[in-house]
Amino acid sequence: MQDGCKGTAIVERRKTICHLCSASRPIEVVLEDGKLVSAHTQPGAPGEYRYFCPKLKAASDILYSPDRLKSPLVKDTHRGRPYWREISWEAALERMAETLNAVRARHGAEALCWITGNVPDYGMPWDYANRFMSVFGSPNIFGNGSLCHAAREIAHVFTYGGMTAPDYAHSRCIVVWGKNEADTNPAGYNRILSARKNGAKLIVIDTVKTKLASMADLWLQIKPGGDGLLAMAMIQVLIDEALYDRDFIRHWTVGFERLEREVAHHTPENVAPLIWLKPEDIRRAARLYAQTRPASLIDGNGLDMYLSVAQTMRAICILRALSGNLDQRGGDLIPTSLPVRDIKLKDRIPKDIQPISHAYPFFRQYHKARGDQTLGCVVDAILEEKPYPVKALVVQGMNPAVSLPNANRVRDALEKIDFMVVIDPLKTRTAPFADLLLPATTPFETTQLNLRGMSPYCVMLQNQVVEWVGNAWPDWKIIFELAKAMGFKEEFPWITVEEAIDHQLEPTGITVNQLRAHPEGLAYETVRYEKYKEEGFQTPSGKVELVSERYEEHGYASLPRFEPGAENRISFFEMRKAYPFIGISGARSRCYVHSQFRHVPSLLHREPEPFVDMHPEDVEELGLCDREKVRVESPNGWIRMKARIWNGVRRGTVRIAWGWGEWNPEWSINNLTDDSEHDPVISTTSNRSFYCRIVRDEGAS
Ligand SMILES: Nc1nc2c(c(=O)[nH]1)N[C@H]1C(S)=C(S)[C@@H](COP(=O)(O)OP(=O)(O)OC[C@H]3O[C@@H](n4cnc5c(=O)[nH]c(N)nc54)[C@H](O)[C@@H]3O)O[C@H]1N2
Ligand SMILES: Nc1nc2c(c(=O)[nH]1)N[C@H]1C(S)=C(S)[C@@H](COP(=O)(O)OP(=O)(O)OC[C@H]3O[C@@H](n4cnc5c(=O)[nH]c(N)nc54)[C@H](O)[C@@H]3O)O[C@H]1N2
Ligand SMILES: [Mo]
Repeated sequence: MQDGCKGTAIVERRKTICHLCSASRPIEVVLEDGKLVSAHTQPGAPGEYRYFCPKLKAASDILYSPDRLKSPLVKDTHRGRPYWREISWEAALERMAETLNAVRARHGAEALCWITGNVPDYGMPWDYANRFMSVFGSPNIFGNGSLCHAAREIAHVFTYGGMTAPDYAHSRCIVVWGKNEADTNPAGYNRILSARKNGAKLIVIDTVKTKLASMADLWLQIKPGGDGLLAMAMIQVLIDEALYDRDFIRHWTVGFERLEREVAHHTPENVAPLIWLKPEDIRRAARLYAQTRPASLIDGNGLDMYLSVAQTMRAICILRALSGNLDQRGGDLIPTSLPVRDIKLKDRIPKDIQPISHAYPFFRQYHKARGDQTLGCVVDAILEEKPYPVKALVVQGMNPAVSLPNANRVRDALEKIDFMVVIDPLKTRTAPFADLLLPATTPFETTQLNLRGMSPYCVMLQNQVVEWVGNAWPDWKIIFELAKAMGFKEEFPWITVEEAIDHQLEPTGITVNQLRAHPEGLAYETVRYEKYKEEGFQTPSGKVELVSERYEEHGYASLPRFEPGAENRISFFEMRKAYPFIGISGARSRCYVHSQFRHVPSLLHREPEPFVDMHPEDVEELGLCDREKVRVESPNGWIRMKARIWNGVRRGTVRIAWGWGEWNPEWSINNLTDDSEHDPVISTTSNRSFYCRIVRDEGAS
């Protein structure tokens, strides 16, 4: 809407949601003569206040960065040296279509693999890419969920039918487990602060002293990867002290007796020393959680990227069920998903083609909308050519050279690919491996449906609020036009994204126009508590599956089991002597999202460099000083950063800033991480934690 004039400039305000991070908050942007000059958060749910986001403040710098790719680029060589040459979209897509056809003719459609990362994954571009791959005939399209929320979501789904959302506003007790909301989800952080003001108790389970940990009633500073055992010990206390919800357990769960037997030996006394806690603290946490109802429990990415995340999460989900808070006001709600049309056309993929993720079948079953997220096996499949060679790779909105574990091995894999296309607004560290770079727009230039908005019961539209910069195209258009170049016109009949979204939304009765009229989001369901009393839980038994037959059918333990010695298995375990520290990947910054935005001077100015956070006594013992340059080494590689004294980490652990590898490869934490082992259920690697040693950086000036 036109707002007025500033000097001679026409000023307008437009509403959309911010997609710079996964919080997906409603925002308003201010335009002058069509150019975005500023962006501001909009009021959110009741009890939330506005907050400052440095990334949003830098919106116009991000959008109009001189580093943006403005045209498709193809790699050519001149006297044996590679260089990028601008080409038209038509030529780029023609070349891509020709090459993909040739790959399919020679090696089969399955030789094409498509991976999507953090940004497109939140919305519908994921569906369009899936549809494209189905029509092409390849099952090998993967989101990055095995490193992220999907690993946790699987356990929620298999235990009680859907991922929970905390009803903080009505909670009397909040458990924050492996989540640093202050830096990663300011809106959630806000809601926790409001609940605290209303008297809610707070329990934080985190390896480091986060902002929430420092204000908690109880902070359990757990050993990295010890959470599954902690959950089992808390379950043991609930059962032993009869603190669980008996009525709920009797009517709404299966497998309680077996669970009771399984946890019997997980007493706090047995478990506590294994996970660096005191037995009495485990008891206190279990009692406070079970006796202060209603209570909500949020699990975060701090639980992901461990080798036993799938079973750890099962244990946490079981604990949540035992507490009786499932789908209760003030507890853990289980929202239903919006019944959009599934357009992925998976039945077009020939049944006899095994995906490269065949060893991890859960991802193809657990959620209709999510699809396969088994990113953890892609590098292996490329390098080992098992079950067959991958010849071509499309990387959409992802920076695998930085974000996948064991960066050296990732580089080997990317180098091995015959034909690689990267779809990204920027020339990232992944770009040099590509043959073709396709310039994507940023979220401000892109309309897409957002199913994971501010409220779990609400659907929102991300609106294009400015013209496409240079010759960049939004993801949807790139895929639609590529499909046309491949001759898939019938399956991609849409000219605009609005037509496609309306097609997807049709079963819901909601339209793009309605969503545009409600920029704050459209509720598709009113909050209903205890839905299970009418509908049962969305599991085969209709109840909460404390024992999971579906896990058992696939050869996984039906109750979470953590073998002694293996429960906290972190890669390089046997090399402990040479690598005495446990490195924790963490410290997400409010200025950045993963590998993104360090190229923006206003953000880099706020936070110019990363640190290795070390306990003061470790710093002293190694004879180091605060802010001295150190090398952190693991068997897989090294990084150099400044050490920073912080008593928020425990002795023997160091927290290393995440995401800086894009700005400087010597700061890439994934030089250190390992990918030789995977969680057997979901393929995740151990990006979160690794053994390492710290030495003074002799080469430092
Ligand atoms: N500003 C910003 N916001 C973001 C992102 C970003 O990069 N920057 N990324 C977005 C994405 S994709 C995601 S997935 C989310 C992630 O956001 P969160 O879910 O908050 O996850 P993290 O910040 O990675 O880590 C959460 C906490 O887990 C702790 N932790 C580490 N290991 C363990 C452990 O073994 N046990 C326990 N109990 N805790 C542990 C860490 O110390 C950290 O405090 O944030 C999203 N929001
Ligand atoms: N060691 C370690 N490894 C980790 C993590 C960790 O904490 N530690 N975190 C993990 C987690 S939770 C996640 S989610 C992953 C994230 O890993 P990635 O998915 O690789 O995340 P980003 O670095 O944010 O890369 C996103 C890319 O998308 C581009 N982009 C931005 N907007 C758009 C758009 O609209 N369209 C397209 N096509 N591209 C766009 C950006 O320029 C950027 O290059 O990393 C995981 N890896
Ligand atoms: Mo993530």
